[in-house]
Amino acid sequence: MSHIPLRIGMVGYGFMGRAHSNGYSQANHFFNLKYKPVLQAVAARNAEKARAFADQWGYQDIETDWRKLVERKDIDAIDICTPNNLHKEIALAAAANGKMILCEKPLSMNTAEGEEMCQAVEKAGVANTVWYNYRRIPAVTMAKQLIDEGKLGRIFHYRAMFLQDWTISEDVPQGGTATWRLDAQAAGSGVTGDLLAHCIDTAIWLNGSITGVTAMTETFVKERMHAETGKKQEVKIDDAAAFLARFQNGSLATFESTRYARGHKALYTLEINGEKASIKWDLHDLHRLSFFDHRDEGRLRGWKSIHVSDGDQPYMKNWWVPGLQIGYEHSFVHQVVDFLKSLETGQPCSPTFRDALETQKVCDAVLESAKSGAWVGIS
Ligand code: SOE
Repeated sequence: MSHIPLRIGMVGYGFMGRAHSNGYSQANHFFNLKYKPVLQAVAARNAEKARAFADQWGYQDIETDWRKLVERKDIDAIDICTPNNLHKEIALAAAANGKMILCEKPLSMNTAEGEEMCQAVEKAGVANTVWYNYRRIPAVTMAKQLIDEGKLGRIFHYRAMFLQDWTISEDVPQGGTATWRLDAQAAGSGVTGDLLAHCIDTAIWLNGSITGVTAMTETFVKERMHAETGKKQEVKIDDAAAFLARFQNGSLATFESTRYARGHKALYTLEINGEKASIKWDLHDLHRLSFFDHRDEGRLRGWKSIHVSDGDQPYMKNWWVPGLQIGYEHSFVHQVVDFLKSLETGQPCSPTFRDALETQKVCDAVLESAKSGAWVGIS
C-alpha cells in the first residue's frame, strides 16, 4: 500500500519528544492507515543534543531555531513538545504557515492564551489536536463506550486522583530542562496544569461539562534554587490541589492531585458511580477495567476485573493475541493513529484545541477558586 507522507517537524526532545516519536514510528506497523508519518526534522536550541536525538529516533534533519522549522516547506505538521510557555508562540507561527499542529498538554498557560490558539488554528483551517493520551488507553476508551451505551445509567459521582511524590525534597530545583514543571514562568501552574489537567480532560470526555468548582491548593516548599540562575527563588506553582466540582449532568465530583504523596509515582485513578453500574480504573494496572453491574443476579453481584486485551475491545485487535497486554506508550501510538485517521475522514481529532480549551477553563477556575475561596462558575 502506498502511503501519503505526513512530514513531522518536532519542537523539543524531552520525555514527551520520545513518547510522541515512538508513536509516529509504531503507528503504521500495527494499523492500516492511508497517511504515514515521516520524521522530517527536530528543532532544539542545542545542536549537539538535537543531532543526538535525531540520530536515535530517525529524524532526517535538525534546526536550532523553531521559527525556521515552522517556515520549512517540507514540513506538514508541527509537534509542540516544549515547556508550556512556548506553546502559544509556536502554535500561532505554525498556524500562520499553514501547518497542522499536535500540541503537548496542557494546551496553554491559561484560557486567554488558549483562546488565541483556537482562533489561530480555526482561521488557518489546519488540523489540530492536544496530546491528552490517557483517553486512548483501551480500558479508558472502553469506559467511554460503556457510559455512552447507557450501561451506567444516570451518573451520580465522578472521582479522580493523580498522585506523585517526586518533589518532596527541598533540593529539587525549579526551572531548567529537567525541572521546568516547577517553575511558574515555564509551566503556568503546578499540578493543576500538569496532572489535574489529565483528570479533567478524561472527566469531561466521559461525563460531560463541568459547571463550577471550589478548590484549595498548597505550595509546601516555598523556595527552590533555580537551575538556570543558581539562585534561590520563590516557588510560585501549586504543589498540591484538590477541588469539588459539579457537572452539567447533575453529578458531583472530587479531584485531587499532588507531588507529595510519598510512595506514589504516577497513580492516576478514576471512579464513576452510576444508577445501574460503576466503573473504576487505575493507571498502575492500566489494562484492567473494574466494572460493577447491579443488574447481575444478586448472588453473583460483585466487582469484575476485565482484562482489556481482546480483539473486540478498543484498539486491541491491532496488537497481539487476546490476553497479551499493552502499556503506557501505546496511548501515544493510538493518538497518532487517530490523528492520521482524522486526516483520512476529514473529521476533527479530539481533543482539538477547542476541546482542550474547556479543560484549560476548568484549570483556571481551580486556581482562581483556590485564591478567592469562592465557588467559581465555568461558562
Ligand atoms: C509529570 O511528572 C508528568 O510527566 C506529566 O507531565 C505527564 O503529563 C503525566 O502523564 C505524567 O507525569
